[in-house]
Amino acid sequence: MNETLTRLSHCVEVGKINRASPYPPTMKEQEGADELAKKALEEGCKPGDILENALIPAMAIVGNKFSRQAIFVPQMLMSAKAMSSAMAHLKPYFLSGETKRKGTFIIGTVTGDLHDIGKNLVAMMIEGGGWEVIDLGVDAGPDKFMKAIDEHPGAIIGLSALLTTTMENMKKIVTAVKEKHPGARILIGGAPVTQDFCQKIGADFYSPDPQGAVNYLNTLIGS
Ligand code: B1M
Repeated sequence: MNETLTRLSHCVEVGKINRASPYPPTMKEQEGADELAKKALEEGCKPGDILENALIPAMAIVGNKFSRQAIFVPQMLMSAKAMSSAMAHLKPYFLSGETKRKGTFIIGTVTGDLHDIGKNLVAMMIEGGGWEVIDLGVDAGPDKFMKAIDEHPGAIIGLSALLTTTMENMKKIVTAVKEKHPGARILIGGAPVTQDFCQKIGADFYSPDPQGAVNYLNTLIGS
C-alpha cells in the first residue's frame, strides 16, 4: 500500500477528518482523511482500491475496538466523520457505476421512533464497509421500506429501534416485507432489541453493534 493510503487509513482509524480539525490533538494541523483521499485520487489510486485497502480496513479496526469497548461513541463518530469526508471524494465514481460496491443496504429507525444516533453509526460503518446505503431516516414505516425495496430490488434491510414501545413496530415492517419479498434479509438492532425478539418477529439477524451488522452483510455475499 502506498504512503498516502497508509496515512489515510490511519486518519480514519484515529478520527482525523481534515487539516482544520483539532482532533486528535497529536495530529493538529496535519492533513486528514479529506485531503488524503483527494491526494490518493490525484496520485492515480483507483477509488475501489482506496475503499478496499484504506477505508474498509480502518473502519473494521474501529468497529472491533468499539465492540470490545476499547473506544466509545465519540471516537467512533469522529472515525465515521473522517470516513465520510474521504467518501465524499469517492462517491462520484461509485455513483457513475465506474466502481462497484458490494450491494445495497436500506436502513431506517422504525415508526414512532426519533432516535437516530445509533442508526447513523450503523449506516456509516456499513457504508465504510463498501456498501451503498439508502437511509430512510427516522419514523420510517412499512410503506417507506416497501417503496425503497421496490426501487432497490435485492437490497438488505436494516431496522433500528430505541424504545420498548417502538420495537414492536419492527414486527409490522418485517411482516410486510416478508409477505411481498420472502427472500429479503432483515437485520435488526437497537438498545432494547434482543436475539429472542429477533426470532419472535421473524427477522433474520440481530446485531448489538455496528461491526456485527457489517460482518453479517459480508456473510451474505461470502466475503
Ligand atoms: Co431517548 N430514550 N427518548 N432521546 N434517549 C432513551 C432510549 C431511554 C433509554 C432513556 C431513559 O429513559 N433512560 C428511553 C427509552 C426507554 C425505553 O423505551 N425502554 C428514552 C425515552 C423514553 C425517550 C422519550 C420517550 C422521552 C420523552 O419524550 N418522554 C423520547 C422519544 C422520542 C421518540 O423517539 N418518539 C426520547 C427522545 C430523545 C431525544 C430526541 C432527546 C434524543 C435522541 C436524539 C437523536 O437520536 N437524534 C434521545 C437520546 C439521545 C436518548 C439516549 C440518552 C441516548 C440514545 C443514544 O443515542 N445512544 C437514551 C438513553 C441511553 O441510551 N443512555 C434514550 C447512543 C447510540 C450510539 O446507541 O442508539 O443504542 P444506540 O445504538 C447502538 C446499538 O443499539 C446498535 O449500534 C449502536 C452503536 O453501538 N444499534 C444497531 C442501533 N441500531 C442498530 C441497528 C442495527 C444494528 C445495531 O441493525 C440494523
